[in-house]
Amino acid sequence: PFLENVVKHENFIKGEFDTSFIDSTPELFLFPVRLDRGTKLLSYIGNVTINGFPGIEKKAKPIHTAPRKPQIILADAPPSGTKQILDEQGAEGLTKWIHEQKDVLLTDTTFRDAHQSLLATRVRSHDMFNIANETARLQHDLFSMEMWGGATFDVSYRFLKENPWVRLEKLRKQVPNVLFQMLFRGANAVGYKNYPDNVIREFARSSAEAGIDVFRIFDSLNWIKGMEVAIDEVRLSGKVAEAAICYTGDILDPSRDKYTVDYYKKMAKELEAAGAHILAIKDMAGLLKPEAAYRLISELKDTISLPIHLHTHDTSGNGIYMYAKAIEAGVDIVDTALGTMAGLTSQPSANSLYYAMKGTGREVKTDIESIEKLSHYWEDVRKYYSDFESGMNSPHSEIYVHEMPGGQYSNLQQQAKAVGLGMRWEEVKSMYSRVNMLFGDVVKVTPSSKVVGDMALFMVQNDLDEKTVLSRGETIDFPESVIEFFEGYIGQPHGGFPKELQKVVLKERKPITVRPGELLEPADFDEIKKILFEKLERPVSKQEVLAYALYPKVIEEYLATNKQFGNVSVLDTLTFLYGMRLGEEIEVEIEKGKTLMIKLVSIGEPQKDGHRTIYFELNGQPREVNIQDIS
Ligand code: 3PY
Ligand code: ZN
Repeated sequence: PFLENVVKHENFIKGEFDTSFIDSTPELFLFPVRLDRGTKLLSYIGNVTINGFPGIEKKAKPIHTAPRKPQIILADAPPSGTKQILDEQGAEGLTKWIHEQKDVLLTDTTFRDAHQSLLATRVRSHDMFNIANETARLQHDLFSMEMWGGATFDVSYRFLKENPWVRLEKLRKQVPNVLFQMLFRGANAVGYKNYPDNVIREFARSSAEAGIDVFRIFDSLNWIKGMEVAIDEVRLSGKVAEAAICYTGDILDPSRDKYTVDYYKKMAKELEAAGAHILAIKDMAGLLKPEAAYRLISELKDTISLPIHLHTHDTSGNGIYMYAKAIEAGVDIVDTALGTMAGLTSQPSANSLYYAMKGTGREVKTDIESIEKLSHYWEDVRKYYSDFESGMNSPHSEIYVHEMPGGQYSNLQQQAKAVGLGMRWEEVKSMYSRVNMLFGDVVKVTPSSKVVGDMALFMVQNDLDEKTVLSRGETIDFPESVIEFFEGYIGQPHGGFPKELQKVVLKERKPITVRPGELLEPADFDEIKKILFEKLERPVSKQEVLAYALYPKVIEEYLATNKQFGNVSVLDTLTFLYGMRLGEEIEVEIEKGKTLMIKLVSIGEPQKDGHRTIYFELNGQPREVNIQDIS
């Protein structure tokens, strides 16, 4: 097909045998695929109809009406916003602008942390694209939209079978006016382990090129060395380096003296010196209490001159009260989610905070009617994902005991179910806090929180306690993530590792004390490109190479699914999760202006080999697909 494309190319026909056009014409590599897109989608739909979706109990497809969308005129371009300030005045201009604001600025987390924390990160691009044009207009006064990074990157590929780069680039087109923010796990990028420096740099650069403006960079052990490469690269890309302090413990409790106000002040000064444009306080579990927030923000304001951006989770129910105290102390920006995607393990509600602050002299910069309208949309969309809800339906003050990050709660619960510990969830939570103390009271946020979570699951599953771990440790095969942690491959914890436990876990292995990036071989991007080219038989993008460098197995699986089923991100969410009902007819826009009409006509009985034939109509024509019934 390649040669056929070449000989049909106009330069070839014109007799110009300079073949440089081959390099500059990627379409030449677009060969007709053997199975058409329609049949591939039918195979996906047939498959999920028969076999169900991983992580969801198989049941009839629920019936929902279309989500309520704000009725607004989209013809005019959205009003200019913070994106234009950054583009025109650079990061320094932006921070000056923040300092001049009297109102409290908001970052909306609905597209990232809110669903990572409430719905196991499962919200699909389809439901974001469907409301992005309205969001650009109704929330044009946001400081930023947090809409990428954290767990969304690998969950997109792994479970949603969609490309997160496409999410970013498409949203960027729809929302040209508001800063896009991502969560960047320092030397762990968007993964669970340290990567070579060239991966971190290339990933930051590519994210900036694809549309990210503000990078919230943190290290899961508050180890500044683990953040330096990312901060440097973000600055080189001309974007905003928002360096984060992860908040843990309780500065009001004299018995928790490992993480004190002085500890946080020292770290803030170091981050300012390391080149941060903004300081974030990342209260990932929602442990920062109202009076502690007042004290911390006040003292930080006296210590550094950067704008301060506060992030929390509302698990305890104290989120709005805490924000009000932080606002009183002069915080510049806070993270909220739209009302119907807020609260509990998610961020506090923007809508509620608006009313809490009205008339106090420091108003919240938002238009309440607009965000109420957007909240209706998300109230309806959230129902599609009800199977991924954590089941938490009231504030949990026990967060102050187990200290589990909001973004981890629903994910760890899914993990516990997957290994058969769903019924022992209470024990897992309690073990989580015991493991924290066993590890020496560490900062718990991805990936250190995953290490603590893995160890808690492991101990519950194997009926281990602290004593047996230490006394019988020599004979125990600890989870891989725990070994890597004690080896120093996700960094150095404040105060060092507990020595006795480290010895038991590592056995013959020797721990490192330097930055893992100094020891890891740089990733060979050319080699990855070759591997992918052989698999895909088409040109490979830098984004694909990077995704592979971060998650080779996940990407291989994603590419295989993509080959088998095509681009499933075009399906509406209920069809994606549940397939179709008998007799149901749906419309699927596979590209702009190209729509497929799909009807599920009947489902054949299973044959001896377990296959079933599924009968569809595709644009009025009968089509059959054969599906292996593994349900
Ligand atoms: C992440 O790293 O994904 C987090 O949300 C940490 O809080
Ligand atoms: Zn968070």
